Amino acid sequence: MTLKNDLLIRAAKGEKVERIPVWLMRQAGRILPEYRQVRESVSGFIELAKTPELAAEVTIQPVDILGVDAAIIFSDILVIPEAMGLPYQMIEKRGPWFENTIEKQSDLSKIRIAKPEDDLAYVLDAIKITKERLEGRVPLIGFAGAPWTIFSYMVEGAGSKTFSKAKKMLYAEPMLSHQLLEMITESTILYLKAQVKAGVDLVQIFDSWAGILSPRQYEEFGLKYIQQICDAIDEVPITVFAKGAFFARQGMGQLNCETIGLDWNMDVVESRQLIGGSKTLQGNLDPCVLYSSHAEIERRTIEMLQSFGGHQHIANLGHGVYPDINPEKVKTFINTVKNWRAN
Ligand code: 1CP
Repeated sequence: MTLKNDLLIRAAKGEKVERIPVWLMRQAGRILPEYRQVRESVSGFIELAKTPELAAEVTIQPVDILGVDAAIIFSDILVIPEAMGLPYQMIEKRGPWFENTIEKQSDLSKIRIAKPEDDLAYVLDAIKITKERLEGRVPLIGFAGAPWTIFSYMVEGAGSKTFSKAKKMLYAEPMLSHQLLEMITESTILYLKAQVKAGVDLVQIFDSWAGILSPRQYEEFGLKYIQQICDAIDEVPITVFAKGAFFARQGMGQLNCETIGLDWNMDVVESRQLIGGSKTLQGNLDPCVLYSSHAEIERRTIEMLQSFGGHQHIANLGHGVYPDINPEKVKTFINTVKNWRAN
């Protein structure tokens, strides 16, 4: 099916576009009352994600209701640890929790390389249904966590402010760390290739915890594995979003990907210099701007658009949209981008 709106894909490839495309990280499953209604019809997040019909429905909601230029498949980065043998639960108001974690060498025997066609068939089915229902209106984004971020959850067993257990393993057991990262990387490559085969038009790699590593650690345990993923996926454009990794922007510029996501702490002009001219940049409005007035959102969005210069840019927030943001404020952000033209 050819895409009727392919702004995102053309912008990712660095082609000239009539206007800047816009979508929001975490646009599905957070802010819309229509989402909450669907969510209440099931036992929780995991059941929703594992019911392809419903996952497709909430994936498409932001396209219909907010008017974004892309859909992102409703799932989670934590499906990979589960497919490798570490199931998780989502505890209401607290987040993910793993009963089993990786602490020592012998724990590697508890896990395996994921087989996406079997273990993650529910995500692939949701992608197929979503693609059918979208009828080419906008591209569908697939995603996975970066190996370091997935490693963090597999070692820590839950969310954390510092992920010090995971970070400790990098220093104390570098060989074990590399073995685990290799298994995650291999699983992730298979998973992203399966998503592409099921129909996604672009993939994004989320390295949400990149910013807690030192530059040296990130080079050795972070970027190295992202590079392997980028080298393996050549069917669709790739976006790499490494939250907080301002210190690694030069290295990100060398990745074999099309787009680099910027968080709101990264100065746009400086990022362009460090990353180089060959990549499209995505971002980077502070998500908290959406708590301000409509007029202020418009003003700051235009400032953000101007700083990117009107080309090789995909408009987004600098991280996921917060759950308590008013959808009308989100629409102001989206419509401001859609109405803006570079001089
Ligand atoms: O865009 C979308 O909304 C699509 C679905 C999506 C995505 C892209 C979900 C659904 N999760 C994610 C990515 C994700 N999940 C990331 C990377 C992006 C980011 O940094 O925000 C991370 C780190 C997670 C892990 C995760 N899942 C957390 C964070 C925990 C922590 O360590 O602080 C939480 C709270 C979840 C649960 C989750 N994932 C998605 C939803 C809708 C929910 C809420 C679950 C519920 O309804 O109870």
